[in-house]
Amino acid sequence: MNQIGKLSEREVTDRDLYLRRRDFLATGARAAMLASLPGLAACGGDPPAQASEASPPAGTRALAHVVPAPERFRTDEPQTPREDATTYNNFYELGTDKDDPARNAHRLRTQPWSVALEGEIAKPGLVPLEDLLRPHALEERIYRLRCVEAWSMVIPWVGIPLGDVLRRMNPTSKARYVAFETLYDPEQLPGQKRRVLDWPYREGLRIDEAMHPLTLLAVGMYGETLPGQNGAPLRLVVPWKYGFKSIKSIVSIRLQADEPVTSWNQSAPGEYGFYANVNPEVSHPRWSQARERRIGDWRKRPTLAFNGYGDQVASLYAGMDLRRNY
Ligand SMILES: Nc1nc2c(c(=O)[nH]1)N[C@H]1C(S)=C(S)[C@@H](COP(=O)(O)O)O[C@H]1N2
Ligand SMILES: [Mo]
Repeated sequence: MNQIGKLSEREVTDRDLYLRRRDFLATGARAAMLASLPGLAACGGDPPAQASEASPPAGTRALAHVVPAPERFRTDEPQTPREDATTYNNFYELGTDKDDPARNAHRLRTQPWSVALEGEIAKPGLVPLEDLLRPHALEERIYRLRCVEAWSMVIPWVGIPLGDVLRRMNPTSKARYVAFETLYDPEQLPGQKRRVLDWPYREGLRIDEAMHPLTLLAVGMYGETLPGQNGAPLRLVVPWKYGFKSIKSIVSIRLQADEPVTSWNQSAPGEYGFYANVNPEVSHPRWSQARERRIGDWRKRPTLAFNGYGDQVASLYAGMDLRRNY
């Protein structure tokens, strides 16, 4: 058992320390001079105004000992600025406008956090998040994220392959699907006071999709723990599927025999299928999926089949009619 994935205080750099060290490295003598001014030194680590644009969102902590992404798990396309990826969000439990989640995320308490491991596994039970992560090394993955609304980003995630976690759960021979649920707590997630969806948010994968090495359980992004608006402390990332499959703030993982009920499919079955593989040839009933706007770009670009991951995942769907199984 290795210690690399452990999210202990010892291995996670304190955010203030991280900010000061990064500011020092970034702006050298100027930052050092500013930090040495009596007023700044006493006020507890607020970074100089000039650096605030690049500061991580409140409450996140730097992650240490992250294994860099191998080539097949990274794109060299320009990464979406962290500022954009953490202020332009879909997390309806924290509001339906794109800037609502960042404003409301302070309500979400992510410590302590436990995950219910349920269904067709050797030993169902409630597991503290630290225990779930402890046996695993944290890995970086730089993936495209394609929202069904036809915008996209490139995000450097930190997490562990879902397949590694599932294997440790010892699924029984009946386990053919994996079902996930987001936290249900209208006090922390006030969007749940409105019946926009049938809460809690639910998602699911076929077991072979869940076991695929691209499928990530993310605990961080941009080298830091996840901000609340991005699904802290634990969210799914399935880069060849539309973004809504990447369920946030997960509290339960259930292995089961039947295809799980999923939130968007339940809410609008004619618009959102169970599979939700990115497919430029199958239009949403209300808009085309042929093109997308990369956040920060002005012009649209063509959308790629399976979001550009077809060489790794197309074989999962051999023989399936991808127009019917949208
Ligand atoms: N619980 C929950 N998970 C969710 C959503 C949501 O509203 N609630 N939105 C989904 C959608 S539509 C997208 S595009 C991604 C957005 O992830 P990001 O905000 O980290 O970019 O989260 C997905 N996961
Ligand atoms: Mo989305």
